[in-house]
Amino acid sequence: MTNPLYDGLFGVHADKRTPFLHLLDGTTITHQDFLANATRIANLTAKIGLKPGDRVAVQVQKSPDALALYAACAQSGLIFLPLNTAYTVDELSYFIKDSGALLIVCDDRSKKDLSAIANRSGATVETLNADGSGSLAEQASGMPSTFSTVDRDADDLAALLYTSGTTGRSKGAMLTQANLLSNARTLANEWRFTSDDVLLHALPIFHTHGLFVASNVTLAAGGSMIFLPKFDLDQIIGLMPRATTMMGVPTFYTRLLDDVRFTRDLTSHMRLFVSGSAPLLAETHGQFEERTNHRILERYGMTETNMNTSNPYEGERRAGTVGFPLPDVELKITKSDSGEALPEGEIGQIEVRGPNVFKGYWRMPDKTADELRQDGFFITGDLGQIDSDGYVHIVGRNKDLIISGGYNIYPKEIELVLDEQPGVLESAVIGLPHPDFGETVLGVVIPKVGQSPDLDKMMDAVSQSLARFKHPRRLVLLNELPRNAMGKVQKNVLRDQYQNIFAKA
Ligand code: MLC
Ligand code: AMP
Repeated sequence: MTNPLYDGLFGVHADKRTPFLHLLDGTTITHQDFLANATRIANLTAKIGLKPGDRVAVQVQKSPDALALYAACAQSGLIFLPLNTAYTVDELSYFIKDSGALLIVCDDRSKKDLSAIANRSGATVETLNADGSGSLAEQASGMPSTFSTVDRDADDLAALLYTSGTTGRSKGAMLTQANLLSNARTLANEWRFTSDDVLLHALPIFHTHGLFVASNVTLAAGGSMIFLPKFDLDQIIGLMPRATTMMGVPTFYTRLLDDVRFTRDLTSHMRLFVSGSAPLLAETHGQFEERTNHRILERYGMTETNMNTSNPYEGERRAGTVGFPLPDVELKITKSDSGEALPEGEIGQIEVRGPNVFKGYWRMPDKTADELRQDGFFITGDLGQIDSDGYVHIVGRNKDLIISGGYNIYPKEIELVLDEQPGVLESAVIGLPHPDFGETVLGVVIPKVGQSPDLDKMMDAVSQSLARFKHPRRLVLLNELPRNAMGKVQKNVLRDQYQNIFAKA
């Protein structure tokens, strides 16, 4: 009788009085206290009437309690569904309905909006604020700190993470206990994490990187984290002397490099810097080494697969590459049309198979069949090649996707909103180079003949429906979209035309 994820990552530390979370106010939470809190929350979810396999949708600010709620879900066999704090009510409404979540946890400010959604679906709403207040925390505080951990199979679902799609409709990626546990253990091992490590954690915990990579790896090793609410340059620089490792998206590293306080002295004691979620420019890799004498370790992953590849801890961390497939992960480069494997050095779509690969998309068997082959290989939508030394290079994407500051933005989602606006014939949304976010969003709008759509009103409409990070940084009007002989919009032509629009002044 076991619960692999809970036993492997959390329960194993139940009696440890060593630090787990170091907070900004100078306080520390031990592993033992963290788990006692999680256990009280687990008791509360049982009292609310939740059963193993039920979904818990969570849109809260990053806090120790928010992480404890994740641990509580693992202990209770509930499926944790974390949601970006930037999502609008329109977006949330879809996720809650699609997942059939029976408990929604949000902060006090969103309670009214989410209660209206919950009423329609029969879900319960509890609140959890960044400062630890709220109805969930209040009720949990009166609960016992012992709980009989719910039995789960390795193949049972532990989390549901929504990722947008090229059709504009988001899909819930079903991640099992084994997906999360195997990847955490592999990464902790590959990156030599131990209980002495102190990870500087400034990522959000509603995505794979901050939750399943940073937090799970720390848990797998029994180490601790300096747990920051968000990326704040002054805080990072001030706290770096107390850390041994850091994980971040490339924007973290370019922002650090832009600051003169970020020096070789400041980082000389650090053991490891890891980057992922978006391409790290070879130029940034080089500047980082020049400044600090550290070579950033770049790895490659996705919501559907956790981590697939990593540069080596020992051995050459090669700039512009994402390293080698992780142990037990198979990676091949295939032809997009036939799925046939391509010889070394050729560019094709990246497919991966292994214990890290998800179980499919929630209640979308057709979408699952399109992307997850019968033989277990997942078609990532990324384009890559493997060099003669075995390093994987990501050279592009086979999917229309923009990655801004590590957040994924699917143009289709924005185009659907723009196309509905008065006076608009059609639109095309593209990603362009941006000095801070790597890429950012430009919306190209084609008016109906004789009409001149109001761009400000269009931006208001976008704000109403979509999270801030998805908003086009600019809208431009054009008479017509460039098309090829088949009538397909040539986004590459638009990207060439506007490529310097967001370049550094
Ligand atoms: C914030 N804004 C963004 C943005 N983040 N806009 C576009 N892209 C982003 N990533 C908005 C803000 O709302 C704000 O709006 C304005 O841009 C300026 O904000 P800022 O203060 O400069 O941003 P900041 O709060 O500092 O956030 C930037 C960031 C953050 C890079 C630190 O976005 C971040 O933590 N990103 C990490 C994302 C992540 O964890 N991805 C992992 C996905 S998992 P306004 O209204 O003020 O103009 C995955 C798998 C894998 O991909 O392999 O890991
Ligand atoms: P997400 O769906 O948010 O998990 O984003 C996954 C996508 O991020 C991948 O399919 C890649 O396109 C991209 N990605 C993640 N890590 C890297 C990396 N190191 N280099 C380039 N792209 C990356």
